[in-house]
Amino acid sequence: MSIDHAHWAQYLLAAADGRSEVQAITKQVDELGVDDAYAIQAALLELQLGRGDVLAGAKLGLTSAAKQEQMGVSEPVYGWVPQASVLTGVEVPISELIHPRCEPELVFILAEDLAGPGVTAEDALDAVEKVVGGIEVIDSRYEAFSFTLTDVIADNTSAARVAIGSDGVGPREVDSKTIACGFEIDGEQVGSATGEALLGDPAGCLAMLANHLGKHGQKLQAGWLVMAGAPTDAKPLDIGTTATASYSHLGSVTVQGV
Ligand code: OOG
Ligand code: MG
Repeated sequence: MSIDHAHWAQYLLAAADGRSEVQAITKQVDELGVDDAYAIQAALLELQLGRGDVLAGAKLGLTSAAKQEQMGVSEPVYGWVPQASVLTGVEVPISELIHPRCEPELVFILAEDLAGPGVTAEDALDAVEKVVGGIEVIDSRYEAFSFTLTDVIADNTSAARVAIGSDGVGPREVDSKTIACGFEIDGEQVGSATGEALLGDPAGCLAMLANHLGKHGQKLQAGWLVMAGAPTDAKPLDIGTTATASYSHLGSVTVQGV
C-alpha cells in the first residue's frame, strides 16, 4: 500500500504540538522506504512553513560513530532548520518539548548558495562564510527516543532547537577537521572530539548534504546555517541542566533547561 505522506506529517506535527511522544511509523506500516521518509519530512516542513515560519538552514545527523552507535542507526540523515527553532538566548523552556537531549555541533554559515550534484569538500568551503560552534537540542517525537533510519528521517531528524555561537573563523583560517570540542554537563566533562569525527571531514559532510539536496532539485542557500552533526553522543537536557560546548578557535556555547 502506498504511504500517505500528508497523514504522517500531521501525525508528527501533532506530537510536537502536544508535547507527547508517539509510536514509530515503522511499527504501523509494512514498509517505509527512504524516499517516502523524505517525502513525509518535506510535507512536515510545508506544514511548519505554512504557519509562517521560514527556513534558517539545514542539518546533517548521524555523521559520527558516537551518534550512530548511540542511536543504533548507521547512516547519515538530512533535515531542515526552521527559523523558529533557532534560540536567541541560553534558556530552553523544557515544557515546550517532549524528552529533549543536547549535543555539540559544528556549524557552517554560508556566504553563497551551494547546489549539488558533484560538490566536493573544497567547493563546499568556497561557499562558506564562517564556521561557528553550536549546541543542538534534539527531541525525537517517538516513544523512548527510539527509531529506525526512515522513522528519524520522517521526523526531520529529531530537530528541535539550536544555539549558535557568536565567535567564528573563516573556512580556511582553521581546518575544521582539527577543531576540538569539549562537552560539559553541569560542569562535568561528558564528551570530547574533533571535527574529524564527522565522517573524517565536516566540509565533506556539507558537500554530501548539498549533493543530497541536488538530487531533489534543492540547494543550500546563502545566509543559511548548516549543522554538520554531533561529534559526541547526546545527553538529556532537563530543567536545571546547563550544557556547555567549548571549541578550540570558536569559543563556547551554553544552553540551560528552564
Ligand atoms: C537524530 C538526529 C541526529 C546528529 O547531530 O547526529 C543529529 C537523533 O539522534 O535523534 O542531529
Ligand atoms: Mg545534531
